[in-house]
Amino acid sequence: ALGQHWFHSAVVYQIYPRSFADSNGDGVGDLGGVINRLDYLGHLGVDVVWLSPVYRSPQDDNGYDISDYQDIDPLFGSLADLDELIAGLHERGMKLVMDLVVNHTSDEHPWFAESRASKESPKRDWYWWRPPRPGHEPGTPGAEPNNWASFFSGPVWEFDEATGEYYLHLFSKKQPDLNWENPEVRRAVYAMMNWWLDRGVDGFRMDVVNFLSKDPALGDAPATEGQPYSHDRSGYVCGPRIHEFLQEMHREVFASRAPGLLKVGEMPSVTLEDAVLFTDPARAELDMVFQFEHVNLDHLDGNKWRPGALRLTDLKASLGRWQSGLADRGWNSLYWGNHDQPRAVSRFGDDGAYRELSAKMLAGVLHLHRGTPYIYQGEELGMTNMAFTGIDAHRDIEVLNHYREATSGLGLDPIEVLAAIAPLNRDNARTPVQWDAGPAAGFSTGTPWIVVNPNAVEINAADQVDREDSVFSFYRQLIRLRHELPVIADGDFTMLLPNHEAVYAFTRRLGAAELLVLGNFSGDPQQVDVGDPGWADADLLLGNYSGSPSLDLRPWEFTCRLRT
Ligand code: TEU
Repeated sequence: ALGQHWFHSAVVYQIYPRSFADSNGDGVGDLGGVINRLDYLGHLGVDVVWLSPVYRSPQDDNGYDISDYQDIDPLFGSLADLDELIAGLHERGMKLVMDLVVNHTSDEHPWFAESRASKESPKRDWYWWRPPRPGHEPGTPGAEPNNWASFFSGPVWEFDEATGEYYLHLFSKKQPDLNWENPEVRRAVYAMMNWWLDRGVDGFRMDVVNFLSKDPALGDAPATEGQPYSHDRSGYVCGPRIHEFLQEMHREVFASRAPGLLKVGEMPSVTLEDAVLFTDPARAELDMVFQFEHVNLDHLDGNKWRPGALRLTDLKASLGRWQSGLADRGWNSLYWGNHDQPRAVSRFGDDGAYRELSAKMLAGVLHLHRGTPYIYQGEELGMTNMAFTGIDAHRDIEVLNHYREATSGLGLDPIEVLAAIAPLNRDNARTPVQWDAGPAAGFSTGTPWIVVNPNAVEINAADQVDREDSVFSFYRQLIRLRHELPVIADGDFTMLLPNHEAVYAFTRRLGAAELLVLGNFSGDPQQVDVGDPGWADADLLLGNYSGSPSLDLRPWEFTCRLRT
């Protein structure tokens, strides 16, 4: 089973282009900015770049609302720039994975314009149109065809006066959901995917791809206590035809192509049981999925606006269950953060006194799991959450809608709402990448579209790229180790000390090679007994302190030992 799949030894780097690097001074990151930083990515050593959406878009959800799938938004550049980016990555041995957002389009996509034009439009059925609930005044609360809540506050239905019907939008009202029941929709999407692959892209990160299949009944969901609309997701998570659709996509897009393409599905609420089916190579659906269990552990009642404490024992139980559940069939993706999550070091580590140590510890623990690790831009620098000064500093539609609903709608105290959104809002991860200590952190010569974190004066790439003990250098070493050691790419995984409140411990094994990985998730020293004192003599492969005399751990210490 050695080296069966190229992505077992690969590391993926996510670029959120709007916040990565601005080459034309308009304050928004762009493709030119990415092209200028290709050597940075090459130096880091990643194998794949996943680019968040750069397609034509009204930018209601920062590009996750697409109005033309086959063009680049002028904000980001042109198709010629994208071709240059593909060539530049390929020259350096890296692949480019594009974001594929086909659960919904923008309401400004020509498909939707045609669909909304009349009930008789040939594209009417490309989206989900439904009449108002009988007995209710159309367009008033309660007249929605069902009771589902949108991810971005309010109902999933928007009333269209012209035709007297509602359309479904799981996200913003500018993101109408495509009707995948319609074979023309599926054909159009596959044609578009083929066009991109022919152009040279190396795969797709598929946005909320487990929402594509809905039960056409679109019935009411069980109510959510204390909420006007239901947050139950059973009407669209892994719906009845999802596996069929993904297998069809494989046949129509991937089956006849050379190996080496990446298919990763973003799947909120996916269960382990479903993930095994999605990622079993024999079923030819996806290579891996992004599951959400470990990033929802600190939500009270599943509500990200009610942040709670995270227990390390819960984190280990969750990730450990996924490690064993996908041990024989399927494959894990490994991530602490992305553009929808807060900064890893602020959430799971200590972004104050122990920022560098804990950022490295988190990287080491994650990257040595079995699975493909993803690095979100700036994570390799130990970038932190942003202390936003008020709602005016925010840009994300999710947090802005929530704030409006919670304050003007429900009459909650704005101070309390601001405190509650601070830890988990998505803007935390969307402040510009901190390239240097200069103006706008070297991100732009203009005024950035979102505030730059003032800690850029200390935390920036210029300080870290050549510094041997930097967070950046630590990531470089982890990436190199994955490339070099088959036990990291393909070894099995055994969790140790599941009940320890502060220490994350596991072994990996492949043939005679065995790794012991220890991470201290606390600022206190920890005594560690893994039941095998022989480990104390094994070679230290990597650590975040200089030297490591014993198996015991100093604050936020990480060690990885190898024996063969
Ligand atoms: O996210 C899907 C998703 O369900 C979330 O994680 C969501 O963004 C939200 O944070 C839940 O609280 C994907 C994209 O990654 C996200 O940026 C888009 O906004 C969303 O789909 C719609 O395309």
